[in-house]
Amino acid sequence: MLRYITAGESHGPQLTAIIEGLPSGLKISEEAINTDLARRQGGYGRGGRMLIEKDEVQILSGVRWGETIGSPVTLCVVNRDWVNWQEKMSPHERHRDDKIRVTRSRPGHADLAGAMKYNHRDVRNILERSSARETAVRVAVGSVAKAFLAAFGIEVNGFVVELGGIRAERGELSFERIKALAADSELATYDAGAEARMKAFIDTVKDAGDTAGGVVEVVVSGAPVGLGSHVQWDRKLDARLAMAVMSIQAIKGVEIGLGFDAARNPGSRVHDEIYYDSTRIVQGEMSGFFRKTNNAGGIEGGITNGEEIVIRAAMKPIPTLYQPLKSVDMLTKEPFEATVERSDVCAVPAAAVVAEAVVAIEIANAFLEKFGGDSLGEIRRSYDAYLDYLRAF
Ligand code: EPS
Repeated sequence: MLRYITAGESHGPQLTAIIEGLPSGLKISEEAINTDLARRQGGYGRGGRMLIEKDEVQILSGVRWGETIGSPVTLCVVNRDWVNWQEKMSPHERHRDDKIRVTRSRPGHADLAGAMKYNHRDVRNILERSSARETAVRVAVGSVAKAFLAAFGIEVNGFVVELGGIRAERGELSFERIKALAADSELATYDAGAEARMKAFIDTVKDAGDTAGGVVEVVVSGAPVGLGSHVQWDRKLDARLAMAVMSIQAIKGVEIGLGFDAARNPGSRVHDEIYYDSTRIVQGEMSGFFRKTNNAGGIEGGITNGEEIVIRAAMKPIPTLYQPLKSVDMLTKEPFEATVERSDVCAVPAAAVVAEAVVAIEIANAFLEKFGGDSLGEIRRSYDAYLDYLRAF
């Protein structure tokens, strides 16, 4: 089983992740991970912090001469902003300074609920960890998961499909084409017309001191039939994906395939009819069974059905606004209007990269559960035998 935890505060020295359960023999490099870190930092609508940070990963354990050796892999991303926060975020008692306490909770953040839960009178003790800065190291973990999946022909791609109510239309574009277009887009989207309107929307909300949310979509291609299971609630792959995606900061909704629209249509228009064509196998497909539609988003009964896995997430507008929002001081109980000096206006393109990462981690986990072994070679033998079995089914 693949598992990981992260540690680190937004303005602390670094973010760290430990990944356990990776097989030996997987090629991973800091350069490849850094490409994803750079993607997460980009995007139209980011704020001043991204001018300070230039995220780069350090691999601190579990990899020797470019390959995993089977032991836990430690990844670290240093916070460049730390130099400005060394005393304010110091672990040492001697640096305590009650004058810099933050007692004004911002609406929409974890601030007040977290402070009440953990008995803090300084909201900084909450906001430093609840910050989406943590996603930098999760993207690094996801990059490793993607490298693992790529070794078995599985690809995971995230896109922005809606922003401020403006939808990207895919039209007749092939999957390769939408990938290429999104890679060149400042909003990680593939519809140039929609992108221009989305940017104009971001400009408008920025001028108004406001923020923008949106919808991201992750597509997994090349996954075989049979990942996840119907037999137990916590083995259903859609449930696990939903948890992983919902765990991303600022995500308020997750749907798979048709999602909420499935509830608005009759069954005859929702369920994907099943076909069989033996020539597909000769053409290199994993199975002769297929569907002409994919309203299920590639998962039926918690099990992958061989179609693309499609999962979407709704990101709320960033709650840190230049426009004041009403709140109450934690200590004095006086009302005040929450404002900010530095904020992103929109981080939806970053969320597409983060969603891609967390989905890749869950798919890699499900893949290892089914075909698990201690080395990449052992997993490959098991997978190849399964593919032979599937083609004969
Ligand atoms: C964040 C607030 C901002 C963002 C940050 C997430 O940071 P700061 O308070 O330092 O200006 O830039 O995102 C990142 C640092 C990042 O790497 O994505 C928050 O409150 O969640």
